Amino acid sequence: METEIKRKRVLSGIQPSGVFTLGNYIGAVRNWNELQDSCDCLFMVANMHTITVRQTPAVLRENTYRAFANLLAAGLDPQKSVLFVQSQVPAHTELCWILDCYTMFGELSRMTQFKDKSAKNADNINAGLFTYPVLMAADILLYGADAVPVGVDQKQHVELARDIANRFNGVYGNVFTVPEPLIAKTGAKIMSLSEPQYKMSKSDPNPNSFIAVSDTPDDILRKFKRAVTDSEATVKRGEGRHGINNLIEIYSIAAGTTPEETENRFDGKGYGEFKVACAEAVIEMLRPFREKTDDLMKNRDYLDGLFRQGAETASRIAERVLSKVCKKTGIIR
Ligand code: AQP
Repeated sequence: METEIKRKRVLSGIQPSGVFTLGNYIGAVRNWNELQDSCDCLFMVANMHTITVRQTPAVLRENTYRAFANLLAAGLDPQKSVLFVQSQVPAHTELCWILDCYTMFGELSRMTQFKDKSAKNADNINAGLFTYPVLMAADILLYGADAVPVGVDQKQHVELARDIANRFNGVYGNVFTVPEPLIAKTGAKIMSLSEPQYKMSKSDPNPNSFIAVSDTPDDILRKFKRAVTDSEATVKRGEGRHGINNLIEIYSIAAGTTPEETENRFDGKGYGEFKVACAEAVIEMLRPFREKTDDLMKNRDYLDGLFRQGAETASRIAERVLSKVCKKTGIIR
């Protein structure tokens, strides 16, 4: 007897809020590539999320193209996965409004990213920053995603999407698939190079805090040399040793070793030598990715064609869930 095994549906996204960092590459897009053959994948450039923080329009447009090119350069294949730009599928914002009405103020107030981002943007604590996780829930639930690959920082948002889905299903029956976060075993939280107790972020105003995937080899070397460590001067992981723990993790991923092998390889060696080795490993890991992105950015027509193709397929899939939700809630379309 033939048994049909349903492939898992996976959705994830990334904001074009700047040039991707090493954290975004290691913690997100690199892992997405591996999922393409075993799952039905959708990956989007989440540009609607990005305007929760003020953007320069021309820069946002450019970063949206660049983010899409980055996804392709990381190996995501439009023949295998649906790749699209969030703003080109209006169903996301339509569902978001409906889900806003099924999300509690108290739940959103507990989101740590809201607290962090509102502290960083004290002059612009807008409603979008507050309801960001509801748009993220809409992104996920619209496609019936079973799994959402994210870094540790986004786990709380996926949990909220689960709560919203369960609440809605409790009232209307099984409309939404309840998603699971999928957290990678390594690299799920790459830390800032200048303040290693905080995560590396592409919108950090200090460019020395992150490696951008577009950085030149010289920039990468300089930033690693300046990376904050501690006064112990041993390449060994330890409680509270945020800086060196982070560098060991980055080196191990870039050089393809385990953290133990990294510690053994640099036993008795100083930070100076280790930092140069980190830079060299990262330069080599990012080189093909950077070159491919640069090539793709020269071909906007090609990218525009893929934008259209992705938006059409994503809209078709999204329509099924959105029409069901509208029917259940009595919204005439
Ligand atoms: N430092 C990180 N380490 C591991 N994974 C990370 N991610 C982000 N930073 C790290 C993962 O990258 C994916 C896309 O993230 P995002 O663009 O949606 O937003 P974010 O998490 O807010 O990323 P940034 O770089 O910190 O952006 P800004 O500065 O705009 O806030 C997610 O899967 C995320 O977990």
